[in-house]
Amino acid sequence: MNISALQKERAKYQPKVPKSLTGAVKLVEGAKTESVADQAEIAKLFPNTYGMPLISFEAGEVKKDRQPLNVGVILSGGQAPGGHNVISGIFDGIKKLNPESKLYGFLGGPGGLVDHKYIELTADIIDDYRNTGGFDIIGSGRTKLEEDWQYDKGLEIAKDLDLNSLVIIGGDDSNTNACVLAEYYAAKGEKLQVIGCPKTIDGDLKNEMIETSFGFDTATKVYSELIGNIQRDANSAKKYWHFIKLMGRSASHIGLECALKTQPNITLISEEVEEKQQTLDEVVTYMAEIVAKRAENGDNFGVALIPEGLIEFIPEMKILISELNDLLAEGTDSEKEFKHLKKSHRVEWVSEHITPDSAKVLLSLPTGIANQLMLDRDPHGNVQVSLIETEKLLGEMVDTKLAEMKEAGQYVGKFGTQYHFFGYEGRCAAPSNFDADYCYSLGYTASVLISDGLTGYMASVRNTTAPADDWIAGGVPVTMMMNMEKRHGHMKPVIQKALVELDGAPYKYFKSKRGEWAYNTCFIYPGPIQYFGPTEVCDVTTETLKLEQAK
Ligand code: FBP
Repeated sequence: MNISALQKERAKYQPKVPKSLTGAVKLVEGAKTESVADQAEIAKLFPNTYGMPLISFEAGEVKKDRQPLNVGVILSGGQAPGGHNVISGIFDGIKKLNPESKLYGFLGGPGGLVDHKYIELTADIIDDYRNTGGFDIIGSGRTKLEEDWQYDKGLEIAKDLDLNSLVIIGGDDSNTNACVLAEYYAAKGEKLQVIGCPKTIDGDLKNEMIETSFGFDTATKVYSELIGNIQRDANSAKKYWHFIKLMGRSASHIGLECALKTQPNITLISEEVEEKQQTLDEVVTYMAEIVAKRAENGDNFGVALIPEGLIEFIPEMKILISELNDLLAEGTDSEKEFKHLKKSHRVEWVSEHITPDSAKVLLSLPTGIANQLMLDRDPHGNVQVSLIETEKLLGEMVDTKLAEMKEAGQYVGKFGTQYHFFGYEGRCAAPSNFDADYCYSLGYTASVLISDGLTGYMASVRNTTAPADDWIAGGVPVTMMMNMEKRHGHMKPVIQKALVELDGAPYKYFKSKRGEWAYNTCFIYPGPIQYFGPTEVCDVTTETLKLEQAK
């Protein structure tokens, strides 16, 4: 393989792991668990995997003659830096147990399990991918595992390969599916175990036992480098406002973390917009007032961060999106009719089939945005927020608002805009030391859980602001993270998505500072991820975790 000089050096990096994983490991059962809400319903739906204890690891005795383990691994959903290290952690873990153990990778995501497409991951393959970004070792996909025939197809291949376990590396939806799968196989008395690993750059799979999802650290470092570079450009030329949309789906964790790292002039937090029930006009007015106030000091430049999910949190847009979801739900007559319409007739047709209030909102949007709102949903039924150009919508609306303010004598200045969307450029970056270490530890942890016959657990590594030596590895029953939510019109057990908490330390700190950052120029320029050098530059994790874990 032709590889870069950095990749060559990085291949030699030995991820740091918690002390408990360095020798033989003994599993210790902790307290029995309950789901975060709706205990009776979840217990009924998961009779075999509900209420299991927390698991922690301690140094144990080396057990001789361990049977080889056969494990299948799946990468599910969007890429996140560090996935390859989860896989190398599992590989090293099961090989250490018994060199005859085998690891299989299902190709192209959960679909690979159903379609029986896989490869054996040998030492040569694994070595080529250690400490690299991407999911290209086996590919990823968004096929949703939700039907019995899919579970049965999975079982078929698991039996052919004599698998002990499947490891599903995914976000909240994929780990919900992992839990359903674990329950299904347990109920049938099958030996096939299912273990989950918390992945997503969005940072929204976290709770008491899962401090962060992997990839969030690296992705936010990449975006913050780019934001810092743009801030320096803005402060040098002093002629543009940069509107930057940041990936992250519904939650604003990415935007908040990047704001804490770079101190831009404006950062919108979707969860706050929802709590205050702000209208689109109120959001635009808030932004325009900051632009105008900076202009009073002669600062006709600035940087605004916009979370990609914002649009879904603005009450009138939320109602509109939900009506569109119903109208355009897959397989419905209305969806079929809609698909046959000419593109130029769609907005008008839709506006006649939704409530008058929503029609008014739809028709008030620039046509491009209105069309983006009507695009296909993802397999989980979510609007594909990455495809909606919210940054342009806001930029154009702020421009219009400033023109009105100018007329009224409330604004004197120039407003030139540049638009950016940072998402894909961070999802496959070479993992930071934190993600390289964290992911390898998660994978190794998964191998230990498998070796003890557990199923329905997620690998957990905590105490992550301490040096890796002191990290606490173990397992958490997935049912512990579940509650009942309405999905596609039905109540379903799902892992609770973690949005930004408005009474949490990261948001509170941001709120206490944002006024100062808005009007003064307090930019921070974090620079690129450093892989070699002093630990305080190379190994530190996110501001979010630091603030959350501050004693
Ligand atoms: P996951 O939740 O699967 O980790 O995906 C994260 C994400 O990067 C979101 O931030 C983004 O909205 C979405 O994937 C984009 O999806 P796609 O890769 O299909 O364009």
